[in-house]
Amino acid sequence: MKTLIEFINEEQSHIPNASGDFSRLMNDIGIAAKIVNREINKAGLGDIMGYEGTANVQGEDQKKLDVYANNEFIKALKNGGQCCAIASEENEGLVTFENKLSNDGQYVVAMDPLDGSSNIEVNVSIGTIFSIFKRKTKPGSPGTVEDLLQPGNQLIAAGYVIYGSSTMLVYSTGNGVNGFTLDPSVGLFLMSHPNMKIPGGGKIYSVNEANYIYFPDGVKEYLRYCQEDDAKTNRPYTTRYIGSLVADFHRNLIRGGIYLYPGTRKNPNGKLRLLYENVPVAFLAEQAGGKATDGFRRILDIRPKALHDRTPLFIGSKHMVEKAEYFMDYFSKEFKPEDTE
Ligand code: AHM
Ligand code: MG
Repeated sequence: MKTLIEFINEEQSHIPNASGDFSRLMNDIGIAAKIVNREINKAGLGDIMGYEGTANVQGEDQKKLDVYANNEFIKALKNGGQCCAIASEENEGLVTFENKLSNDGQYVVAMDPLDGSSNIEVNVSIGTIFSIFKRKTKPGSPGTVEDLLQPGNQLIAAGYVIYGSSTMLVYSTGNGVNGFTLDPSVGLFLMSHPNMKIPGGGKIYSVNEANYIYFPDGVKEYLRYCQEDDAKTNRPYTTRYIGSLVADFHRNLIRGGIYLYPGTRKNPNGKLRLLYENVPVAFLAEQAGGKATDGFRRILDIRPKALHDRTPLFIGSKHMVEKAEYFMDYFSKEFKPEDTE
């Protein structure tokens, strides 16, 4: 079986004059994932569950594992020296490094080190999500916020790690999506899901329906559509909602389905962050033949104005996302952002 490292090197060999920096960066992410995985696997045993007693910039209480995963990924990226700046869900500002090696790095990374952390205590799947861009500024000094504020259509690579019944790393450099499963007995990620494709349609819809009364009419009407009885189109569909974006997305990627985190009148931009939650999964969805929008606009074309910007997310099987967009356009035009073409 092909290992992650072999696959990364193989991809690099197809790029003329590649310096190997990107391969080293991806390797570092794989190593940090293994370290975090080790800690998650024994979460019930040590003193790693529960709250750290601090809040992140979004006012969310930080769990000990949030902080641990954040530190491990930052450490790995710092030691590697290919990354000159990191935007993380757990850090208000940009993380930069005081060393020449990192300041010469070509890449910037945006990440959610531990997504779905409310699920840690109950042994439900959680994840790590990452976006990798080339820096805009010249190497030789720390990366800047400008280096990170790029739309997803400029991504070099993106992916996630799912810590579930098995641990997988799924990523894309723009040549399709490949999944690697961690074999804990040898400590290696092995290619298990080559060239992943999301089915064009599906039966699963994933949404936190407790927010129903706050949803735009377009989403309410779409959910009504999902629940209608129509044997010809396989409806009613079925609901699956884990509350970990990575896990909900991963299931829908394999089975087909749609995940929605809409905006509401109170929070028109929803909950999920553009740079390190929506953009990476949108990139993977498109690379697998699916679709990702904010209800109106392609996620990958939205330029972030700040590191922690949020947008609504409608993502998954192409036909299902298009249907949801149709309902948004018909019933919820007032949610359409002004800069939509
Ligand atoms: P987190 O990064 O603080 O864990 O929050 C993001 C998570 C997503 O993984 C998940 O899909 C969503 O928040 C669930 O939110 P809600 O509990 O509102 O349904
Ligand atoms: Mg998150």
